[in-house]
Amino acid sequence: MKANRKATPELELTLYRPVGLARSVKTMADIGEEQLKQYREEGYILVEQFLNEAEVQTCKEALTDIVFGRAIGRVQYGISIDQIAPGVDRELEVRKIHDFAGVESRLQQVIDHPHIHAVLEKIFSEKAKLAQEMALMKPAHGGGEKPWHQDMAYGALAWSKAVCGVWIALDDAEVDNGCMRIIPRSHMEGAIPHYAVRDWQICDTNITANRVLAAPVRAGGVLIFHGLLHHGTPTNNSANRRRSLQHHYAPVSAEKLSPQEYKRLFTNEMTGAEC
Ligand SMILES: O=C(O)CCC(=O)C(=O)O
Repeated sequence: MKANRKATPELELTLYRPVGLARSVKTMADIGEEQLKQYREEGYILVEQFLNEAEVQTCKEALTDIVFGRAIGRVQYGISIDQIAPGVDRELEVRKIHDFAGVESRLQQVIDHPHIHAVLEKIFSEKAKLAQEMALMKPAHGGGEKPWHQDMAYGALAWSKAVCGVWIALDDAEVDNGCMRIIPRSHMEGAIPHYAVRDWQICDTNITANRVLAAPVRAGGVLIFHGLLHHGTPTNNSANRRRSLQHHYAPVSAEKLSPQEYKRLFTNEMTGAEC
């Protein structure tokens, strides 16, 4: 599915240069009716402080332990593991860590965090179940782009009711080290076709650059966002790595979409529209 092409720096500038910053609240306790309305209308809630420093540190240690085989989880590298030069910290070559739910208790605590579940229950009007869990590592000096997409266009997240993404920064996530970019209100436009270009993504020409906001947060901050919100992250060309946890939840009554329904919603099979 992956075409394995890189965007040029010029294209990345066009796609990810924000015209403003996402609105935020300080803590989870500040999420009230206004923020829930913002979620419904704009597709996101950004919270500056969710995990404290010690909790962030614990998550980072858990991820390091998975990379070095001291804890359970699956690791995906940005390059083939035998290409990692001797003496290089192999964690710095990791792109993604996944499948740690139910087996890594330190990360499970974050997945089960009562403050997250309280917000999810308000968003869904019912309890939430975990749909997918991963950590996205975005190394310094070239940690790859994640092109614009809707999370529900990915099989594990294609459910009959909208899923919600919970993206937790484990390092300060800034505009220049690959913090999240979002297009507020884009979830209102519904499901759109995705194409295998540099990844499974929205066609670059469908991104309206003048609607792009950046969502920078310090380590411990969290972005809670709708599964149809258009979002993506640019290459990290800075000297600072940017790790994050990305957990997705579905309403407990949601069911997986049938393959036919998935195709109708997220591919061009029915319309033939080209990218
Ligand atoms: O953390 C990132 O760089 C991208 C995360 C994201 O968009 C996703 O996994 O859906």
